[in-house]
Amino acid sequence: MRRLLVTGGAGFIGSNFVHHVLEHTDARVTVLDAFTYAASREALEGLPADRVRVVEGDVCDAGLVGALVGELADAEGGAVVHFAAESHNDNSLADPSPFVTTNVVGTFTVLEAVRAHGVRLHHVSTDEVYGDLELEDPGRFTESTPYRPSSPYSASKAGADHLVRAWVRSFGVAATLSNCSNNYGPWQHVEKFIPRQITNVLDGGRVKLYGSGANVRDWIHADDHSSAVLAILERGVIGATYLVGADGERSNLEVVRLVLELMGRDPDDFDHVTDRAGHDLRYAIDPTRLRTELGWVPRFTSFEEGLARTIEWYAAHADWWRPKKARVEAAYAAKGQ
Ligand code: NAD
Ligand code: TDX
Repeated sequence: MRRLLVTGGAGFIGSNFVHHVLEHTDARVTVLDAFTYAASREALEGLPADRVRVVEGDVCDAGLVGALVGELADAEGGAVVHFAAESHNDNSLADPSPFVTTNVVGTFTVLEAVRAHGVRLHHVSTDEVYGDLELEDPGRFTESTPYRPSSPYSASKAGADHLVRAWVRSFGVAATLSNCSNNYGPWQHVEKFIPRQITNVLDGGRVKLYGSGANVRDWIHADDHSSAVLAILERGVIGATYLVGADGERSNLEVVRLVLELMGRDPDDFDHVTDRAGHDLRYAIDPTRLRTELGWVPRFTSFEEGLARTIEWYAAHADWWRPKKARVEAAYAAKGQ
């Protein structure tokens, strides 16, 4: 039986991964999460107590991380899956400090612990480390695309990725890496693009599009990200990087119009608001390696269907998101967004 330590396991994707692992393996999981504003205890409710333990703590706390990683040292299939991060670009523009601390120092802390105890690591990262592509560029990011991060968030994730590769090469740490495109699905915080627009409509507010909305993102359902991480954990080559994406490119304008249409509104009934500083134009993932070498395939092949289900989920979970909404919208309003 596998034993996993999942950092950031109370966040949007980390909690999805915990559910995925419980459903598809017999692993036992310890979640380490600082329970920042981005975490949800609700997302972990109802899980079997004999298979899941939740530890509240900081991934920068070397003593705690060392102790939890040490528990895995002699466990069969023991591994750390490192999701914990500050994850929102707009927040990183307002205050980069926690991004450098959690994303860089936190990853360093995890690396030192897995090095000391000889434990396998999977490091979860983002396609944003590659910067952006031109809108007209037909190319996509591959595992060999040079790093060119734009925002404090993506620069801090790039720094973390470099640390992981250095620890693999210099110290022989057994790590794999993945860089995934934009996720959507249940439990995503209302600060993010898709949940913000869905909950704006549900709350009787206005949909907010940054700039012209020509920017392109490559959408993947969080369940498909989880199945990719599990595939890499089980079959990935140590030291390798895998790009995770599901051929889901859409312009922000297309997404906004689709959300409005699926919610029975006029697709042109939205506001153009102040653009994000340094706004990346286009992200696009070439997932060939993951598909051909590990045989991974996404389950959510229709973005329209996945989005419709996500809208239904937010409509049914207002008790969860509504208490978070006012603070988020006040912060956006103060920036003209
Ligand atoms: P999230 O913000 O929803 O969750 C992050 C979790 O990390 C939260 O539960 C938070 O409490 C926890 N955390 C933050 N600081 C911590 C600390 N110092 N110690 C311990 N826990 C801490 O983020 P997410 O969208 O679920 O992203 C998870 C990971 O996936 C991140 O590493 C992110 O860079 C990566 N990623 C996200 C996307 C996306 O579209 N959201 C895409 C690719 C990669
Ligand atoms: O109200 C909005 N209006 C809008 O047009 C918001 C919140 C965003 N946007 C735009 C900005 C982006 O082009 O929508 C796009 C998506 O925005 P975010 O949800 O903030 O995501 P992004 O900045 O692309 O980063 C996401 O994907 C990569 C995650 O937040 C990162 O954690 C991940 O690494």
